[in-house]
Amino acid sequence: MIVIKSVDVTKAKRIVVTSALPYVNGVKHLGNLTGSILPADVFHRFLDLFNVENIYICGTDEHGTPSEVSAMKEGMDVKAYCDKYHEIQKSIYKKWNIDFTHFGRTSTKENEEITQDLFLRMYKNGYILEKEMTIPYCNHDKMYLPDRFIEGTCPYCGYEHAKGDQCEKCGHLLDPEELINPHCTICGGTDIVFKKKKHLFLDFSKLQGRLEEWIKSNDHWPSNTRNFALGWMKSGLRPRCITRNLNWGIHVPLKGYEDLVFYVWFDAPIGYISITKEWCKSDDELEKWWNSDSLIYHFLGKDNIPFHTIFWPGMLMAAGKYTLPYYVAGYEYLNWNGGKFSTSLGNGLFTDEALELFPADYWRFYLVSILPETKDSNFSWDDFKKKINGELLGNYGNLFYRIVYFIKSKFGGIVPDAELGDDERKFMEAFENRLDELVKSVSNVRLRESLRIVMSMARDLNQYFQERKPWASDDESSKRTLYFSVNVMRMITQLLRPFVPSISDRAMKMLNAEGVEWKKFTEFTIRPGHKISNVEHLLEPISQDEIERAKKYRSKYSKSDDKKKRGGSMEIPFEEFSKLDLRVGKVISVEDHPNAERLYLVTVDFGSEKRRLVAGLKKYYSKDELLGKKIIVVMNLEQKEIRGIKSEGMLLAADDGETVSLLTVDRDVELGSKIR
Ligand code: B3M
Ligand code: ZN
Repeated sequence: MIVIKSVDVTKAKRIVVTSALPYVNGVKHLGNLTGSILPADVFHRFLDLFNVENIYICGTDEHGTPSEVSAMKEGMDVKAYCDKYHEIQKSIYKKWNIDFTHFGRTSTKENEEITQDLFLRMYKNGYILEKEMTIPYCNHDKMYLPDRFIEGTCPYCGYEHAKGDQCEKCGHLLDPEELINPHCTICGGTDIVFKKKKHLFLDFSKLQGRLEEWIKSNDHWPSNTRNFALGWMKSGLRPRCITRNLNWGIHVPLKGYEDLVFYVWFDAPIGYISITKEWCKSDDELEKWWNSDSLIYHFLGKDNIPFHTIFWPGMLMAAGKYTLPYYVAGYEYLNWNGGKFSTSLGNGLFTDEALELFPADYWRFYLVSILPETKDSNFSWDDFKKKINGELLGNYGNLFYRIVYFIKSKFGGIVPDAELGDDERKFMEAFENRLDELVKSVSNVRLRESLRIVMSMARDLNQYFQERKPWASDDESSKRTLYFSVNVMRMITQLLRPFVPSISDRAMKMLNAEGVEWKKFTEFTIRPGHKISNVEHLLEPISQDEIERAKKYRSKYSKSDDKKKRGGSMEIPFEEFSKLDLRVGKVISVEDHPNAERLYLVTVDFGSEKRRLVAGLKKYYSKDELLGKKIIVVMNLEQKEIRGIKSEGMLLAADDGETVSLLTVDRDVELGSKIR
């Protein structure tokens, strides 16, 4: 027996569903989709099925340095870059059948207006502090380092790759200054100084009591988000800096601070409201959704929990406008074949690539069935095949086919007239109970369980069908079985729509039936005399060949030059290593780089050719020391421009953090010799 902890959603007046706004920079992987967009979509589609007035809002999160840096890498203007990736992401989600009411973005006029308005309200209400801040500055790169471009050891848990704003291991939010042994992730160097700058802070300490009480009152939240939030509150809230020294972002509407923009996490959640505004156009409509008795449901991955349970509601409290979140669903991690999903290591699949392998509905079905709702879960190819062939096809698709097939072959595709008997009445009693359970589990946002309940309905119908043997029974009996089964099949098909919308729509077409509104859901709307439109298999089983092919699929994103994994080791297949062209060359000239204090231009002779490399060796070697040295160079890397000059290779050196030592050969070999 399922007990509803939250509201019965079928009775809710109005609901806003949101999923975390994916960063605009690049295509997302399956883990990202599974932990926010997909469950939000399933939930939203259930609300539609229950005829509850609701909208589903999402969009791209576009401000902040990641966009600036990625745009730079692609040699694009940041606005043009965001336009491009906004469209790319949007078109991928469309292929996944994600039914956003509106998929917007945070770099709009609406977001600027609402963000500035909310900020000014916080300011008037006395929640904004002005403080001097020390900002990391990389002497080597000559730039202020945004939080995510400085890494070091976490002072709380000792994790060595904590970022300037958060430790991904223990989840603590950090200030860059707190990092132990910080280094710059752009150049890898440690020549970082902290410079003083005036910034604005939101004083969360003033909200401690109110927030704590509010979080405690939300005992309908799932225990992971609630406990996480409560645990966080224990260490006490401090003022947090909400501004940054960047150009790309929403400017601070306050005298003396016009050169600053808001921190990306400040304007991102406001995006939920501004994207609604962009969609509904009118202030009255916006009021209706965001300033009334609507219930706001946020769906997000676990690393976003503190932002949605503490900082975002805190911002709304400080501004004194708009409705606080009602529900925060925070998903744990999806692992990939036993390992962590990793963009940079190419472990896992990306949202566009997955669809090259299998149809969206197969993915949706399987991913919901392993949704990491209460703990991490694991994707495996063999399990994927088992669930699709055994459950989606074996339990639903095949039964669907058999029912329409018998109606076609026995009755020419016309639904027969029949009297229902005790079997059917008993079946419907049990079915109604299951429907109640389903409503409760959706209300509790337990979507894995919801899927299990719908599949158990299909299993019951299978059993009924099997027992009544319409293929071997007399006419009256098989009429009854088929009339009954086709109607229950319509119900199950409609209940599956939130999970597998295309399959469900195709099935409804084959039945030549319309969806039935929730109030009348269990009525037998497929009447005797109704004509089935056609009989085809709904879906194909997955073959072992397809699975083998999928296992070998190499993500095109796996080569990404992500430096985040510094120091970590990974396994490279042997063939990958042997692709590197490493050769011995002799340094024949060394000059200063014209635009960089720390770089040399080193000309190297390989016998048959000469190349010029840009190398950060000035601190470690004098020109004389380098001249004549035989060094090892990677010849076939993509050539990179460093401070305006192309480097035609990369020399190899050992680096222990203190000193740098060049790799060389200990015997005389010919210039140009290959290293194997
Ligand atoms: N873009 C982080 C993420 O994609 C961030 C979420 C914003 S939600 C307002 O995980
Ligand atoms: Zn640097």
